[in-house]
Amino acid sequence: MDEAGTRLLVVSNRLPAVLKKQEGEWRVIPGSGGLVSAMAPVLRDRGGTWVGWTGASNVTSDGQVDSLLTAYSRKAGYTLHPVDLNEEDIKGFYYGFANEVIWPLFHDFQSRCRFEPEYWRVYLDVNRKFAREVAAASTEKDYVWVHDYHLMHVAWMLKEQGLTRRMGFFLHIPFPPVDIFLKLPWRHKILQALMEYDLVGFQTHRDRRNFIQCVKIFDPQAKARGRGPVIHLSSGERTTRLGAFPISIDYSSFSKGASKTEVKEAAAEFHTALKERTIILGIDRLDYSKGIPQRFEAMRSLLTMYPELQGKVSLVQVVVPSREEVAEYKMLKEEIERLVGEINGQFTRPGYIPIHYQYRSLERKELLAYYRASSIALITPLRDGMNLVAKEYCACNSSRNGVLFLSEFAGAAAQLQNWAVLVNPHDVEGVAKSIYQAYAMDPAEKRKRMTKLRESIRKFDIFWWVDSFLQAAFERKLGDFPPMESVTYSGQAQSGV
Ligand code: GDG
Repeated sequence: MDEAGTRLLVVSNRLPAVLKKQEGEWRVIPGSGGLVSAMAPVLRDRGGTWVGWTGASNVTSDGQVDSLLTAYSRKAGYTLHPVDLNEEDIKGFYYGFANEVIWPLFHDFQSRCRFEPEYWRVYLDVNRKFAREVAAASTEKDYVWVHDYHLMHVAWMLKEQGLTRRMGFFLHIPFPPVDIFLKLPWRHKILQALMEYDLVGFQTHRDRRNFIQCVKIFDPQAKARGRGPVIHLSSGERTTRLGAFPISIDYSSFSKGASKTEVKEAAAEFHTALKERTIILGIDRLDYSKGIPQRFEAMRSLLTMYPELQGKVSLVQVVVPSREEVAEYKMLKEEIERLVGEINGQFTRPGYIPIHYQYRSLERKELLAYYRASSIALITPLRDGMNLVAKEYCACNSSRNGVLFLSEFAGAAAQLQNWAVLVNPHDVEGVAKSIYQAYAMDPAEKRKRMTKLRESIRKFDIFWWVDSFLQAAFERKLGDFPPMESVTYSGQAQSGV
Protein backbone atom coordinates (compact mmCIF):
# COMPACT_ATOMS: atom_id res chain seq x y z
CA MET A 1 0.00 0.00 0.00
CA ASP A 2 1.16 3.54 -0.77
CA GLU A 3 1.67 4.97 2.68
CA ALA A 4 1.44 8.69 1.78
CA GLY A 5 -1.28 10.29 3.89
CA THR A 6 -1.39 7.45 6.42
CA ARG A 7 -2.37 8.81 9.79
CA LEU A 8 -2.10 7.26 13.21
CA LEU A 9 -5.32 6.85 15.19
CA VAL A 10 -4.95 6.08 18.86
CA VAL A 11 -8.03 4.61 20.51
CA SER A 12 -8.37 4.31 24.27
CA ASN A 13 -11.14 4.28 26.83
CA ARG A 14 -10.48 7.85 27.94
CA LEU A 15 -9.25 10.76 25.92
CA PRO A 16 -5.98 12.24 27.19
CA ALA A 17 -8.02 15.19 28.44
CA VAL A 18 -11.35 14.75 30.16
CA LEU A 19 -14.34 17.02 30.70
CA LYS A 20 -15.52 18.20 34.10
CA LYS A 21 -18.32 20.61 34.94
CA GLN A 22 -17.17 23.27 37.38
CA GLU A 23 -19.59 25.98 38.52
CA GLY A 24 -21.90 25.20 35.61
CA GLU A 25 -19.16 25.48 32.97
CA TRP A 26 -17.39 22.62 31.19
CA ARG A 27 -13.62 22.51 31.62
CA VAL A 28 -11.03 20.32 29.93
CA ILE A 29 -8.73 18.66 32.46
CA PRO A 30 -5.51 17.02 31.24
CA GLY A 31 -5.47 13.36 32.27
CA SER A 32 -2.75 11.44 34.07
CA GLY A 33 -1.88 7.76 34.39
CA GLY A 34 0.35 5.37 32.50
CA LEU A 35 -1.27 5.39 29.07
CA VAL A 36 -1.50 9.18 28.83
CA SER A 37 2.08 9.61 30.04
CA ALA A 38 3.21 7.19 27.35
CA MET A 39 1.19 8.24 24.29
CA ALA A 40 0.74 12.01 24.68
CA PRO A 41 4.37 12.87 23.79
CA VAL A 42 4.13 10.69 20.70
CA LEU A 43 0.98 12.24 19.25
CA ARG A 44 2.19 15.67 20.35
CA ASP A 45 5.28 15.21 18.21
CA ARG A 46 3.69 13.50 15.21
CA GLY A 47 0.08 14.64 15.07
CA GLY A 48 -2.83 12.27 14.50
CA THR A 49 -6.17 11.57 16.15
CA TRP A 50 -7.08 10.23 19.58
CA VAL A 51 -10.48 8.55 19.84
CA GLY A 52 -11.90 8.09 23.34
CA TRP A 53 -14.52 8.84 25.95
CA THR A 54 -14.64 12.36 27.41
CA GLY A 55 -15.10 11.17 30.97
CA ALA A 56 -18.63 12.69 31.11
CA SER A 57 -21.98 11.36 29.91
CA ASN A 58 -24.14 12.58 26.99
CA VAL A 59 -22.05 15.61 26.04
CA THR A 60 -21.11 15.56 22.38
CA SER A 61 -24.15 17.49 21.17
CA ASP A 62 -23.15 20.37 23.47
CA GLY A 63 -21.69 23.23 21.40
CA GLN A 64 -19.54 24.48 24.28
CA VAL A 65 -17.93 21.04 24.56
CA ASP A 66 -17.20 20.92 20.82
CA SER A 67 -15.39 24.23 20.87
CA LEU A 68 -13.47 23.28 24.03
CA LEU A 69 -12.27 20.05 22.44
CA THR A 70 -11.32 21.84 19.21
CA ALA A 71 -9.33 24.42 21.15
CA TYR A 72 -7.61 21.69 23.13
CA SER A 73 -6.78 19.77 19.93
CA ARG A 74 -5.22 22.85 18.39
CA LYS A 75 -3.05 23.40 21.44
CA ALA A 76 -2.12 19.74 21.93
CA GLY A 77 -1.08 19.19 18.30
CA TYR A 78 -3.48 16.32 17.62
CA THR A 79 -7.21 15.90 17.15
CA LEU A 80 -9.48 14.66 19.93
CA HIS A 81 -12.40 12.60 18.62
CA PRO A 82 -14.94 12.02 21.43
CA VAL A 83 -17.04 8.89 21.94
CA ASP A 84 -20.30 9.67 23.71
CA LEU A 85 -21.28 7.30 26.52
CA ASN A 86 -24.43 7.43 28.63
CA GLU A 87 -24.80 6.66 32.34
CA GLU A 88 -25.77 3.03 31.69
CA ASP A 89 -22.74 2.51 29.43
CA ILE A 90 -20.40 3.91 32.04
CA LYS A 91 -21.89 1.74 34.78
CA GLY A 92 -21.83 -1.55 32.88
CA PHE A 93 -18.77 -1.08 30.70
CA TYR A 94 -16.35 1.01 32.75
CA TYR A 95 -17.22 0.39 36.40
CA GLY A 96 -18.61 -3.06 35.67
CA PHE A 97 -16.82 -5.05 33.00
CA ALA A 98 -13.50 -3.17 32.97
CA ASN A 99 -13.08 -2.53 36.69
CA GLU A 100 -14.89 -5.45 38.28
CA VAL A 101 -14.11 -8.22 35.80
CA ILE A 102 -11.04 -7.74 33.63
CA TRP A 103 -8.87 -5.58 35.89
CA PRO A 104 -9.05 -7.91 38.94
CA LEU A 105 -8.89 -11.12 36.88
CA PHE A 106 -5.90 -10.05 34.81
CA HIS A 107 -4.08 -8.94 37.98
CA ASP A 108 -4.67 -12.37 39.60
CA PHE A 109 -7.40 -11.19 42.00
CA GLN A 110 -10.07 -13.67 40.98
CA SER A 111 -11.93 -13.35 44.25
CA ARG A 112 -12.59 -9.65 43.55
CA CYS A 113 -14.35 -10.38 40.23
CA ARG A 114 -18.09 -9.95 39.62
CA PHE A 115 -18.95 -11.90 36.50
CA GLU A 116 -22.27 -10.13 35.77
CA PRO A 117 -23.78 -11.09 32.39
CA GLU A 118 -25.18 -7.57 32.04
CA TYR A 119 -21.66 -6.11 32.24
CA TRP A 120 -20.64 -8.27 29.29
CA ARG A 121 -23.60 -7.09 27.16
CA VAL A 122 -22.86 -3.43 27.84
CA TYR A 123 -19.14 -4.01 27.17
CA LEU A 124 -20.03 -5.34 23.70
CA ASP A 125 -22.38 -2.41 23.01
CA VAL A 126 -19.77 0.12 24.00
CA ASN A 127 -17.08 -1.56 21.90
CA ARG A 128 -19.54 -1.34 18.99
CA LYS A 129 -19.90 2.41 19.64
CA PHE A 130 -16.14 2.84 19.66
CA ALA A 131 -15.89 0.90 16.39
CA ARG A 132 -18.43 3.26 14.78
CA GLU A 133 -16.40 6.30 15.86
CA VAL A 134 -13.18 4.73 14.63
CA ALA A 135 -14.84 4.14 11.27
CA ALA A 136 -15.99 7.78 11.16
CA ALA A 137 -12.57 9.17 12.10
CA SER A 138 -10.43 7.03 9.79
CA THR A 139 -9.98 5.77 6.26
CA GLU A 140 -8.62 2.43 5.05
CA LYS A 141 -5.21 4.08 4.70
CA ASP A 142 -4.87 4.90 8.38
CA TYR A 143 -3.35 2.76 11.07
CA VAL A 144 -5.58 2.23 14.09
CA TRP A 145 -3.85 1.48 17.35
CA VAL A 146 -6.26 0.37 20.08
CA HIS A 147 -5.17 0.45 23.71
CA ASP A 148 -6.01 -1.69 26.62
CA TYR A 149 -8.43 -4.10 28.17
CA HIS A 150 -11.57 -1.96 27.86
CA LEU A 151 -11.52 -2.23 24.09
CA MET A 152 -10.54 -5.78 23.20
CA HIS A 153 -13.52 -6.09 20.80
CA VAL A 154 -13.08 -3.01 18.60
CA ALA A 155 -11.50 -4.90 15.65
CA TRP A 156 -14.19 -7.59 15.95
CA MET A 157 -16.95 -4.95 15.89
CA LEU A 158 -15.47 -3.18 12.86
CA LYS A 159 -15.50 -6.49 11.02
CA GLU A 160 -19.12 -6.98 12.12
CA GLN A 161 -19.85 -3.60 10.52
CA GLY A 162 -18.24 -4.85 7.29
CA LEU A 163 -15.22 -2.54 7.52
CA THR A 164 -11.52 -3.22 7.22
CA ARG A 165 -8.80 -1.24 8.89
CA ARG A 166 -5.20 -2.05 9.69
CA MET A 167 -5.36 -2.50 13.41
CA GLY A 168 -3.02 -3.19 16.29
CA PHE A 169 -3.80 -3.65 19.96
CA PHE A 170 -1.63 -3.15 23.02
CA LEU A 171 -2.49 -4.60 26.42
CA HIS A 172 -1.13 -2.37 29.17
CA ILE A 173 -1.98 -4.77 31.99
CA PRO A 174 -0.72 -8.34 32.46
CA PHE A 175 -2.27 -11.28 30.62
CA PRO A 176 -3.05 -13.91 33.29
CA PRO A 177 -1.98 -17.55 33.38
CA VAL A 178 -4.37 -20.16 31.92
CA ASP A 179 -5.89 -21.40 35.18
CA ILE A 180 -6.91 -17.85 36.12
CA PHE A 181 -8.05 -16.76 32.64
CA LEU A 182 -10.28 -19.83 32.29
CA LYS A 183 -12.54 -18.52 35.06
CA LEU A 184 -13.82 -15.82 32.71
CA PRO A 185 -17.28 -16.81 31.40
CA TRP A 186 -16.57 -15.08 28.05
CA ARG A 187 -13.00 -16.40 27.75
CA HIS A 188 -13.21 -17.87 24.25
CA LYS A 189 -14.92 -14.79 22.80
CA ILE A 190 -12.21 -12.53 24.23
CA LEU A 191 -9.46 -14.65 22.68
CA GLN A 192 -11.23 -14.67 19.31
CA ALA A 193 -11.68 -10.89 19.46
CA LEU A 194 -7.99 -10.32 20.18
CA MET A 195 -7.07 -12.59 17.28
CA GLU A 196 -8.95 -10.16 14.97
CA TYR A 197 -6.17 -7.59 15.35
CA ASP A 198 -3.22 -7.82 12.94
CA LEU A 199 -0.82 -7.34 15.82
CA VAL A 200 -1.30 -7.78 19.56
CA GLY A 201 1.34 -6.30 21.83
CA PHE A 202 2.02 -7.40 25.40
CA GLN A 203 4.28 -5.86 28.02
CA THR A 204 6.41 -8.97 28.56
CA HIS A 205 7.20 -12.40 27.09
CA ARG A 206 5.43 -13.95 30.04
CA ASP A 207 2.14 -12.21 29.15
CA ARG A 208 2.47 -13.34 25.55
CA ARG A 209 3.21 -16.91 26.60
CA ASN A 210 0.10 -16.91 28.81
CA PHE A 211 -2.02 -15.70 25.88
CA ILE A 212 -0.69 -18.42 23.55
CA GLN A 213 -1.35 -21.10 26.15
CA CYS A 214 -4.94 -19.87 26.53
CA VAL A 215 -5.54 -19.91 22.76
CA LYS A 216 -4.16 -23.46 22.63
CA ILE A 217 -6.68 -24.65 25.22
CA PHE A 218 -9.51 -23.83 22.80
CA ASP A 219 -7.64 -24.73 19.65
CA PRO A 220 -5.02 -27.41 20.23
CA GLN A 221 -4.06 -27.08 16.52
CA ALA A 222 -3.04 -23.42 17.03
CA LYS A 223 0.58 -22.91 15.97
CA ALA A 224 3.07 -20.30 17.10
CA ARG A 225 5.93 -19.65 14.66
CA GLY A 226 9.08 -17.58 15.01
CA ARG A 227 11.22 -16.31 17.85
CA GLY A 228 12.15 -12.96 19.32
CA PRO A 229 10.04 -9.89 19.93
CA VAL A 230 7.40 -10.66 17.26
CA ILE A 231 6.00 -14.10 16.43
CA HIS A 232 3.04 -15.46 14.41
CA LEU A 233 0.13 -17.30 15.95
CA SER A 234 -2.23 -19.20 13.63
CA SER A 235 -5.57 -20.44 14.90
CA GLY A 236 -8.28 -21.55 12.46
CA GLU A 237 -8.48 -19.04 9.61
CA ARG A 238 -6.61 -16.31 11.46
CA THR A 239 -2.92 -15.55 11.75
CA THR A 240 -2.03 -12.75 14.14
CA ARG A 241 1.32 -11.37 15.08
CA LEU A 242 2.12 -11.24 18.78
CA GLY A 243 4.77 -8.99 20.21
CA ALA A 244 6.40 -8.30 23.56
CA PHE A 245 7.07 -4.54 23.81
CA PRO A 246 7.88 -3.23 27.29
CA ILE A 247 6.35 0.26 27.47
CA SER A 248 8.58 3.09 28.62
CA ILE A 249 8.77 6.83 29.31
CA ASP A 250 9.97 10.00 27.61
CA TYR A 251 13.35 9.61 29.30
CA SER A 252 14.88 12.84 28.13
CA SER A 253 11.92 14.95 29.26
CA PHE A 254 12.13 13.44 32.78
CA SER A 255 15.89 13.63 33.04
CA LYS A 256 16.07 17.21 31.71
CA GLY A 257 13.05 18.25 33.78
CA ALA A 258 14.64 16.94 36.97
CA SER A 259 17.81 18.99 36.35
CA LYS A 260 15.94 22.30 36.19
CA THR A 261 16.80 24.77 38.94
CA GLU A 262 13.20 25.03 40.13
CA VAL A 263 13.03 21.24 40.60
CA LYS A 264 16.39 21.15 42.40
CA GLU A 265 15.17 23.90 44.72
CA ALA A 266 11.89 22.11 45.38
CA ALA A 267 13.80 18.88 46.14
CA ALA A 268 16.08 20.74 48.58
CA GLU A 269 13.05 22.27 50.35
CA PHE A 270 11.46 18.85 50.59
CA HIS A 271 14.63 17.48 52.19
CA THR A 272 14.82 20.30 54.68
CA ALA A 273 11.18 19.79 55.61
CA LEU A 274 11.92 16.15 56.36
CA LYS A 275 15.02 17.08 58.41
CA GLU A 276 17.50 15.49 55.97
CA ARG A 277 16.25 11.98 56.72
CA THR A 278 16.56 9.11 54.26
CA ILE A 279 13.41 9.30 52.15
CA ILE A 280 11.77 6.16 50.85
CA LEU A 281 9.24 7.01 48.16
CA GLY A 282 6.02 5.31 47.06
CA ILE A 283 3.81 6.82 44.33
CA ASP A 284 0.76 4.91 43.13
CA ARG A 285 -2.77 5.33 41.92
CA LEU A 286 -5.22 4.13 44.56
CA ASP A 287 -5.38 0.45 43.56
CA TYR A 288 -5.27 -2.90 45.32
CA SER A 289 -2.83 -4.18 42.68
CA LYS A 290 -0.18 -1.71 43.87
CA GLY A 291 0.46 -3.42 47.23
CA ILE A 292 0.21 -0.27 49.38
CA PRO A 293 -0.91 -1.97 52.65
CA GLN A 294 1.86 -4.58 52.27
CA ARG A 295 4.39 -1.75 51.81
CA PHE A 296 3.22 -0.16 55.05
CA GLU A 297 3.60 -3.51 56.79
CA ALA A 298 7.16 -3.74 55.43
CA MET A 299 7.82 -0.29 56.90
CA ARG A 300 6.43 -1.44 60.25
CA SER A 301 8.71 -4.52 60.10
CA LEU A 302 11.70 -2.34 59.21
CA LEU A 303 11.23 -0.11 62.26
CA THR A 304 10.55 -3.09 64.52
CA MET A 305 13.42 -5.30 63.32
CA TYR A 306 15.96 -2.45 63.11
CA PRO A 307 14.99 0.07 65.83
CA GLU A 308 18.17 2.05 65.12
CA LEU A 309 16.43 3.28 61.93
CA GLN A 310 13.61 4.93 63.90
CA GLY A 311 14.02 8.67 63.44
CA LYS A 312 16.31 8.13 60.43
CA VAL A 313 14.07 6.90 57.60
CA SER A 314 10.63 8.03 56.51
CA LEU A 315 8.32 6.63 53.87
CA VAL A 316 6.66 9.31 51.74
CA GLN A 317 3.60 7.67 50.19
CA VAL A 318 1.60 9.56 47.58
CA VAL A 319 -1.69 7.92 46.66
CA VAL A 320 -3.30 9.42 43.59
CA PRO A 321 -7.13 9.31 43.74
CA SER A 322 -8.56 6.77 41.29
CA ARG A 323 -11.89 4.93 40.73
CA GLU A 324 -13.20 6.29 44.03
CA GLU A 325 -16.78 5.47 42.99
CA VAL A 326 -16.01 1.71 43.18
CA ALA A 327 -16.69 0.17 46.61
CA GLU A 328 -13.46 -1.89 46.57
CA TYR A 329 -11.41 1.27 46.15
CA LYS A 330 -13.21 3.10 48.93
CA MET A 331 -12.50 0.19 51.25
CA LEU A 332 -8.86 0.13 50.23
CA LYS A 333 -8.54 3.84 51.02
CA GLU A 334 -9.99 3.19 54.47
CA GLU A 335 -7.58 0.32 55.03
CA ILE A 336 -4.61 2.45 53.96
CA GLU A 337 -5.64 5.29 56.27
CA ARG A 338 -6.20 2.94 59.19
CA LEU A 339 -2.73 1.44 58.72
CA VAL A 340 -1.03 4.84 58.45
CA GLY A 341 -2.70 5.87 61.70
CA GLU A 342 -1.69 2.67 63.41
CA ILE A 343 1.97 2.68 62.31
CA ASN A 344 2.43 6.40 62.87
CA GLY A 345 0.78 6.02 66.27
CA GLN A 346 3.33 3.36 67.13
CA PHE A 347 6.55 5.06 65.96
CA THR A 348 5.96 8.84 65.79
CA ARG A 349 8.12 10.89 68.19
CA PRO A 350 8.52 14.69 68.51
CA GLY A 351 10.14 15.69 65.21
CA TYR A 352 9.73 12.28 63.56
CA ILE A 353 6.88 10.82 61.47
CA PRO A 354 7.57 7.43 59.88
CA ILE A 355 4.93 7.58 57.11
CA HIS A 356 4.09 10.82 55.32
CA TYR A 357 0.86 9.92 53.57
CA GLN A 358 -0.63 12.18 50.91
CA TYR A 359 -3.89 11.44 49.12
CA ARG A 360 -3.69 13.75 46.12
CA SER A 361 -2.21 14.24 42.68
CA LEU A 362 1.15 16.03 42.42
CA GLU A 363 2.04 18.80 40.00
CA ARG A 364 4.73 17.69 37.58
CA LYS A 365 7.39 19.90 39.21
CA GLU A 366 6.57 18.40 42.60
CA LEU A 367 6.61 14.87 41.19
CA LEU A 368 10.10 15.37 39.78
CA ALA A 369 11.29 16.94 43.03
CA TYR A 370 10.01 13.94 45.00
CA TYR A 371 11.84 11.58 42.63
CA ARG A 372 15.03 13.62 42.96
CA ALA A 373 14.96 13.88 46.73
CA SER A 374 14.32 10.21 47.51
CA SER A 375 17.07 7.72 48.34
CA ILE A 376 14.90 4.68 47.69
CA ALA A 377 11.91 4.13 45.39
CA LEU A 378 9.81 1.35 46.85
CA ILE A 379 7.84 -0.03 43.90
CA THR A 380 6.10 -3.09 45.27
CA PRO A 381 2.94 -3.92 43.30
CA LEU A 382 1.38 -7.35 43.81
CA ARG A 383 0.98 -7.41 40.03
CA ASP A 384 1.60 -4.66 37.44
CA GLY A 385 1.70 -4.60 33.64
CA MET A 386 4.91 -2.54 33.61
CA ASN A 387 5.06 0.34 36.17
CA LEU A 388 6.26 3.62 34.76
CA VAL A 389 6.97 5.21 38.15
CA ALA A 390 9.98 2.86 38.47
CA LYS A 391 11.40 4.14 35.19
CA GLU A 392 10.62 7.79 35.92
CA TYR A 393 12.40 7.58 39.27
CA CYS A 394 15.60 6.36 37.61
CA ALA A 395 15.40 8.94 34.82
CA CYS A 396 15.23 11.70 37.47
CA ASN A 397 18.03 10.30 39.64
CA SER A 398 20.84 12.19 37.88
CA SER A 399 23.04 12.07 41.01
CA ARG A 400 22.89 8.25 40.72
CA ASN A 401 22.70 7.70 44.47
CA GLY A 402 19.21 6.23 44.56
CA VAL A 403 18.18 2.60 44.85
CA LEU A 404 15.24 1.15 42.93
CA PHE A 405 13.24 -1.52 44.76
CA LEU A 406 11.09 -3.47 42.38
CA SER A 407 8.49 -6.15 42.90
CA GLU A 408 9.15 -9.42 41.08
CA PHE A 409 5.55 -9.13 39.88
CA ALA A 410 5.91 -5.82 38.02
CA GLY A 411 6.45 -6.12 34.26
CA ALA A 412 9.40 -3.72 34.66
CA ALA A 413 11.28 -6.43 36.59
CA ALA A 414 11.85 -8.42 33.39
CA GLN A 415 13.88 -5.52 31.99
CA LEU A 416 15.46 -4.07 35.14
CA GLN A 417 16.02 -7.11 37.36
CA ASN A 418 19.83 -7.11 37.18
CA TRP A 419 20.24 -3.66 38.71
CA ALA A 420 17.13 -3.11 40.81
CA VAL A 421 16.70 -4.73 44.22
CA LEU A 422 14.04 -7.34 43.46
CA VAL A 423 11.57 -8.15 46.23
CA ASN A 424 8.52 -10.27 46.86
CA PRO A 425 5.95 -7.71 48.15
CA HIS A 426 4.13 -10.40 50.16
CA ASP A 427 7.29 -11.10 52.15
CA VAL A 428 7.15 -8.00 54.35
CA GLU A 429 10.09 -9.01 56.55
CA GLY A 430 12.15 -9.83 53.45
CA VAL A 431 11.41 -6.36 52.06
CA ALA A 432 12.38 -4.81 55.43
CA LYS A 433 15.68 -6.71 55.40
CA SER A 434 16.46 -5.54 51.86
CA ILE A 435 15.70 -1.92 52.79
CA TYR A 436 18.10 -2.24 55.72
CA GLN A 437 20.80 -3.54 53.39
CA ALA A 438 20.10 -0.78 50.85
CA TYR A 439 20.37 1.82 53.65
CA ALA A 440 23.96 0.74 54.14
CA MET A 441 24.76 0.07 50.47
CA ASP A 442 28.15 1.25 49.27
CA PRO A 443 27.73 4.49 47.20
CA ALA A 444 29.87 3.00 44.40
CA GLU A 445 27.49 0.04 44.17
CA LYS A 446 24.49 2.38 44.09
CA ARG A 447 26.11 4.41 41.34
CA LYS A 448 26.91 1.33 39.29
CA ARG A 449 23.37 0.00 39.52
CA MET A 450 21.69 3.34 38.81
CA THR A 451 23.98 3.98 35.83
CA LYS A 452 22.90 0.66 34.30
CA LEU A 453 19.24 1.30 35.03
CA ARG A 454 19.38 4.73 33.44
CA GLU A 455 21.22 3.43 30.37
CA SER A 456 18.61 0.75 29.79
CA ILE A 457 15.66 3.14 30.25
CA ARG A 458 17.29 5.81 28.05
CA LYS A 459 17.93 3.29 25.26
CA PHE A 460 14.49 1.69 25.43
CA ASP A 461 12.42 4.85 25.85
CA ILE A 462 8.86 5.61 24.79
CA PHE A 463 9.90 6.51 21.24
CA TRP A 464 11.70 3.16 20.94
CA TRP A 465 8.52 1.49 22.15
CA VAL A 466 6.29 3.21 19.60
CA ASP A 467 8.81 2.54 16.83
CA SER A 468 9.01 -1.14 17.79
CA PHE A 469 5.24 -1.48 17.70
CA LEU A 470 4.76 0.37 14.40
CA GLN A 471 7.71 -1.39 12.83
CA ALA A 472 6.14 -4.71 13.76
CA ALA A 473 2.70 -3.48 12.68
CA PHE A 474 3.66 -2.68 9.08
CA GLU A 475 7.30 -1.84 8.86
CA ARG A 476 6.80 1.85 9.57
CA LYS A 477 8.76 4.02 11.92
CA LEU A 478 7.43 6.84 14.02
CA GLY A 479 9.22 9.37 11.76
CA ASP A 480 7.12 8.15 8.81
CA PHE A 481 4.01 9.72 10.31
CA PRO A 482 4.19 13.38 9.32
CA PRO A 483 2.63 15.95 11.61
CA MET A 484 -0.95 16.74 10.56
CA GLU A 485 -1.10 19.88 8.47
CA SER A 486 -4.41 21.08 9.83
CA VAL A 487 -3.19 21.64 13.38
CA THR A 488 -0.46 23.84 14.73
CA TYR A 489 1.46 22.72 17.74
CA SER A 490 1.89 25.33 20.44
CA GLY A 491 4.99 23.59 21.80
CA GLN A 492 3.67 23.40 25.34
CA ALA A 493 3.64 20.21 27.32
CA GLN A 494 0.58 19.81 29.49
CA SER A 495 0.89 19.17 33.15
CA GLY A 496 -0.19 15.74 34.24
CA VAL A 497 0.19 14.34 30.73
C1 GDG B 1 -1.11 1.23 33.53
C2 GDG B 1 -0.61 -0.15 34.01
C3 GDG B 1 1.59 0.30 32.94
C4 GDG B 1 1.24 9.20 39.13
N1 GDG B 1 1.01 10.06 40.12
C5 GDG B 1 1.10 11.29 39.60
C6 GDG B 1 1.42 11.18 38.25
N2 GDG B 1 1.49 9.88 38.00
C7 GDG B 1 1.84 9.30 36.70
C8 GDG B 1 3.21 8.69 36.82
C9 GDG B 1 3.17 7.60 35.77
C10 GDG B 1 1.70 7.22 35.73
O1 GDG B 1 0.96 8.23 36.39
C11 GDG B 1 1.43 5.90 36.46
O2 GDG B 1 1.83 4.86 35.62
P1 GDG B 1 2.06 3.37 36.13
O3 GDG B 1 2.69 2.62 35.04
O4 GDG B 1 2.88 3.43 37.36
O5 GDG B 1 0.63 2.80 36.52
P2 GDG B 1 -0.89 2.74 35.92
O6 GDG B 1 -1.56 4.07 36.00
O7 GDG B 1 -1.57 1.64 36.67
O8 GDG B 1 -0.73 2.34 34.36
C12 GDG B 1 0.89 -0.12 34.23
C13 GDG B 1 0.98 1.57 32.38
O9 GDG B 1 -0.45 1.48 32.24
C14 GDG B 1 1.55 1.88 31.00
O10 GDG B 1 1.38 0.81 30.14
O11 GDG B 1 2.95 0.54 33.22
O12 GDG B 1 1.35 -1.40 34.62
O13 GDG B 1 -1.29 -0.53 35.22
O14 GDG B 1 3.53 8.10 34.51
O15 GDG B 1 4.14 9.71 36.58
N3 GDG B 1 1.61 12.24 37.45
C15 GDG B 1 1.47 13.47 38.02
N4 GDG B 1 1.13 13.64 39.33
C16 GDG B 1 0.93 12.59 40.14
O16 GDG B 1 0.61 12.76 41.32
N5 GDG B 1 1.69 14.55 37.25
